[in-house]
Amino acid sequence: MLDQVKEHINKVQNFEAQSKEAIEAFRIEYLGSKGILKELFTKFKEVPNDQKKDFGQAINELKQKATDKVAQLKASLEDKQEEAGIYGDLTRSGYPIPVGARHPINVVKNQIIDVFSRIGFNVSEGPEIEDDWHNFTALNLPAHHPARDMQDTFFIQTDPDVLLRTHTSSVQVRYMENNQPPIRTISPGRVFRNEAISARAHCIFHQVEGLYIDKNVSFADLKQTLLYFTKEMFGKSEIRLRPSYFPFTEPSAEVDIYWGLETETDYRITKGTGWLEIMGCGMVDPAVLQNCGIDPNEYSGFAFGMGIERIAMLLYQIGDIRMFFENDVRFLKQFSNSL
Ligand code: 2NL
Repeated sequence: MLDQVKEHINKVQNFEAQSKEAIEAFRIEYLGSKGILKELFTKFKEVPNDQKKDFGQAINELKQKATDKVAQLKASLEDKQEEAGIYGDLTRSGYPIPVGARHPINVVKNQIIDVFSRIGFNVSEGPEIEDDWHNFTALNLPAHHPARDMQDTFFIQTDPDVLLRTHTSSVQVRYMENNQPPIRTISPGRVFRNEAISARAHCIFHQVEGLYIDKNVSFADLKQTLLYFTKEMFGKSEIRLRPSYFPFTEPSAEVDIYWGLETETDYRITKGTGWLEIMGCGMVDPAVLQNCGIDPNEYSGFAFGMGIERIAMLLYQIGDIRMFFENDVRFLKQFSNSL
């Protein structure tokens, strides 16, 4: 009799089943109310006393093993069905992919592009590694100009000079070389200057430059275009142009917007004047047009340039330019609602 039980234990241990029905049949066979175990427990009474201990242990073991087997087979069948469910249904929706945020520099760059594209400007781009001609010479920056100094410009090679562009005017020089007026283009991009890094200055920053060339373009056109831009971008409707100097424009001016003096921050950023400098501009120097293959007797134009970081710092009240380059997610996450 004991041998019979041991045989059952062996059978139970080796039992395998792939279907719910087979598992249920096995359960009924061993653990059912008319099953093998019920029968064995009944027989227990007839077992001679000296064998009761061994027999009792054996049928208890059999009961435990059968119960475990049923549970184990059921669980593994469920796992398999779940897997089939996951891989079998190709119409299921995907796992959510966390969406990142646009970098604030790109948010502001896109806004600027948007404003100018509404009045017919296209977007032009060019290389970050430039030659002397496109970055300096064509733009009327003479050989002794301080911008050409090692202290201001990153040279990759000298004689002939290869350098990291210090402004995106180089893109516009290339654009003029390859296109005749009318030209309306803006050139956003990364520029490089060998500056000591601080809260206000960085050796890498971003610019948007604009160029408009056609017949009879006047300083009044420049002023009205910039007024349109400041209204759209900042919602401010008062600007002033202060005389300034750039080698590539004549006359040249700095553009201030009236920011106001409503808050303490306004006082701080405008140094108590209410006025804020946001860009530089001017009428393209005839010599620059000539250098780029455009007849200055037939055409005139204006150009302007602004730093994207500076604009973003004003719009988002960012106090330190280095934040843009650290890529700290706590900083970047704050722009996840921006366009
Ligand atoms: C500034 C001032 C400026 C220009 C950029 C330009 C480009 C060509 C010809 C003439 Cl191809 N001018 N660009 C003109 C005036 C000012 O930028 O403060 N930028 C951050």
